[in-house]
This record gives sequence, structure tokens and C-alpha cells, in this order.
Amino acid sequence: MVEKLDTAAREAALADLPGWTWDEARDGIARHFAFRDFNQAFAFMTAVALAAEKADHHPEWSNVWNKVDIFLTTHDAHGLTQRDIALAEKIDRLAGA
Ligand code: H2B
Repeated sequence: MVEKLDTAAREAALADLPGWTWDEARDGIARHFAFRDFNQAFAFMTAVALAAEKADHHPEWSNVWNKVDIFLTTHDAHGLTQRDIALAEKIDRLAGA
């Protein structure tokens, strides 16, 4: 079982993920993405879905036309872990962010 990140580890990781904000109540991280249109948003979601399935680590997310809101936490650990950080880095690369 992967361990929750402690405060120092979380702050160090988030320093390298400027678009993501920590939700203390849910111990996870969130980021909002906006694309040119629905096609771009859904292509991004497809790429994220494939990466998530490969990593066996999945986002909580929603989509409204060109907007995608993503929340990452590790359900098995009841909080933020290195698996979320790794997926966030991957998501940023897929968004070209
Ligand atoms: N995704 C996330 N975000 N957290 C988990 O704890 C998790 C997951 N667990 N995807 C995986 C799947 C688990 O349910 C399977 C059985 O490995």
C-alpha cells in the first residue's frame, strides 16, 4: 500500500506542479483545464484515460464543453500520495502545460 505524503513531501511536490492546488479537506489536488473546443478537451481526456488505466490510478473529473476539472487523490490511502503526483505530471505533459 502506497503511503500518504507528509506535509514536507507534499509541499516539495506541489512546488513543481504550479497549476495544481491542494484541497486540505479531501487531501487531494485539483486543476482546471480549458481547451479550444470540445474536441480538444475530449482528446485530452482520452489520452489521460489511457495513461490512468495503464498506471491503474484514475482521476475524479468532470467535463463541460471545452473545460475539464480534475481532482486526484488515492482512495486506497485516503489521501494524497506519490501516485497522484506522478499522474499530475503526466496530465500536465498531455495538456502541453
Ligand atoms: N485510483 C485512485 N485515484 N485511487 C485508488 O486508490 C485507485 C485508483 N485504486 N484506481 C485502484 C484503481 C484499485 O481500485 C485497483 C483495484 O488497483
